[in-house]
Amino acid sequence: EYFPERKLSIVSAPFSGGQPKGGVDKGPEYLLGGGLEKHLQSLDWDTKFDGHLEFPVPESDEDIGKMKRPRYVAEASRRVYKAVSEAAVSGRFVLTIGGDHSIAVGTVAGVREKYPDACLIWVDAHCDLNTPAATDSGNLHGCPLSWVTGLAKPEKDDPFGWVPECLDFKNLAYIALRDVDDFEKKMIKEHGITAYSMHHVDKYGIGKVVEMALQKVNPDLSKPIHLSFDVDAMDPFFAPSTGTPVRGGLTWREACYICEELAATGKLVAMDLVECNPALGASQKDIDDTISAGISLAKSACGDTLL
Ligand code: EXY
Ligand code: MN
Ligand code: MN
Ligand code: MN
Repeated sequence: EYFPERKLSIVSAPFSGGQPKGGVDKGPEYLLGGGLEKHLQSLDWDTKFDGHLEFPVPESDEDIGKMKRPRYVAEASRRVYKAVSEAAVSGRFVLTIGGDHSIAVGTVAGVREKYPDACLIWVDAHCDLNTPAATDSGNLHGCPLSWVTGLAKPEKDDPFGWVPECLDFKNLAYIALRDVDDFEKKMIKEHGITAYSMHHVDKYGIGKVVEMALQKVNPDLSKPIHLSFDVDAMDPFFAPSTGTPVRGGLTWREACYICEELAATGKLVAMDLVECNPALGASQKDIDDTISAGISLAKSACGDTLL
């Protein structure tokens, strides 16, 4: 067991530069305002929260190739990396709350500083595997996995030059995919990446999908597990307040089940919870639903067993 003393760090990354919509930087404030810490404490966790990270806006930040806000995103994710690696090295479970998914450059690298062989379960409608050359949108929340896997090779003076190539494709599994770019489909095939789309969730059921994903990337549960959870993995019915919603996603229970099952392995060492955008949605109810769904996921990942 990794955390006998149940110590946990909340790393708050209120960052929105990886995509164009304002408001996702307010995700942490809403999650905390919704009682996140209190909920985790009621599950017997000793929570440590040292305030929100700050992300300086560069004086000038011209596009580099297709990349939008490259210096801003690279420096923000470097700060997330420092905070996450420090929290992981201190022996705490690391819960990083975003923010858009570009911050995962930092969480993936940071978690692997302490746990180099950790597998990564990426729950998302999207793959977030585009390289800066392949991206159509230029939005870097669609690219975080390209650097950490070494698919993208930063050139000299590239702001992402700091990112360590720390994740082997054999340690990556996707769940809930349904909006995948052609380049990303090609990479999944070429590199044999473990990937379960919503088609697989429909066909096998979520229980079997989680079992198969673990069987592929962590067969004897010998490795630590890092969970990166993008709330857009859920159907917009359950999590409407998010920047890139895609119909046909996970139900609330399927989403919680993934977290519960990973927690039950005793191998979960870190979770990212990203892409809650309280500025989006048609009503206050949409915002409340999305935030409470996010909090439920964190509780599930922290061992809430319902009984
Ligand atoms: N694949 C598309 C792109 O690269 O722009 C969409 C990416 C959305 C990323 C969201 C947060 O997971
Ligand atoms: Mn994502
Ligand atoms: Mn997504
Ligand atoms: Mn596209």
